[in-house]
Amino acid sequence: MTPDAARHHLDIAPEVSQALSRGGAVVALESTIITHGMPYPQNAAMAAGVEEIVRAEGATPATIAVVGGRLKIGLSQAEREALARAQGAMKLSRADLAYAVAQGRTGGTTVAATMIAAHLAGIKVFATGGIGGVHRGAATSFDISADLDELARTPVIVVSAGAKAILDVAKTLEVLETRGVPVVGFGTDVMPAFWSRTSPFPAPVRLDTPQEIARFQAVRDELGIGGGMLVANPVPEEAEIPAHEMAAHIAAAQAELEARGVTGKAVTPALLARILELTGGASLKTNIALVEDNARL
Ligand code: PSU
Ligand code: MN
Repeated sequence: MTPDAARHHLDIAPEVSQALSRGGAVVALESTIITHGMPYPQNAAMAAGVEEIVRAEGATPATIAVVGGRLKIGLSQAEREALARAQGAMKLSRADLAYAVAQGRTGGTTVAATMIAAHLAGIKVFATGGIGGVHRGAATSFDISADLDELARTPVIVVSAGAKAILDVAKTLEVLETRGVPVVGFGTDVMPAFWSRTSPFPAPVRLDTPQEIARFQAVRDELGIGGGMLVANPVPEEAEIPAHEMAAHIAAAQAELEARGVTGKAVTPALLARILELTGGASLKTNIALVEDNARL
């Protein structure tokens, strides 16, 4: 599966490589959520917890990250814990994944970089929290996540809780449609918005079982359509923060960041950190619950 030229940059964990060679189910997990998305020690507990959930469902977890220039497909417990504590880890997307490998650096992989690595390793499914998308104010800032382009080009199914409500969800859906990325509401006709189960937007298509999702991607493959797919799985009801409650916090965090002049890669982590403070930690609990539920799916 892995192209020869790429092989010597990858460290595929034994458990993952065995599962892949026997044709078993492997679920990729991202690591920017560990290095930039949540504080320690909750990040470490979340990362361990989602791996357990994947195992409990009979699949093999492969947390992906760059450690000292090695592209890790599956981390040992010690590596995962070290990454959760790491200071100064990079946030790696398509643009700088190879930079970190070439320079021997350590970093968390975003949705885009995790998709690239998963595909290199032959992994077809990836669970995360939320994807990056079109930011509010993108008309002037041009801030559109590389995650969207990656979904268009790399054939990996990404299970998320929708587009984060900190984004412009309508524009994110428009870009995904333009780039030919299917967005599947899992058991819902309404696009979920990360912390909240609903948004004002319909889900472009709906499927109710994992089998149907797998079949949809297989048919896309057979037709030579290519690219990935975004599954939008609403956060479990008991963990939801209603959209109207989040709206005020998001607006406040956004205004503060703008005043501080935060731009580029720093925007998403800074927004998440500020929203965590403004919700008194509730947003983090919800974030963990939805990542766990996506891993289960
Ligand atoms: N969702 C979270 N926390 C995160 C992210 C998503 O709850 O940290 C990360 C993902 O790795 C996603 C990235 O790929 O944010 C998007 O960053 P940007 O908007 O800079 O493309
Ligand atoms: Mn961005």
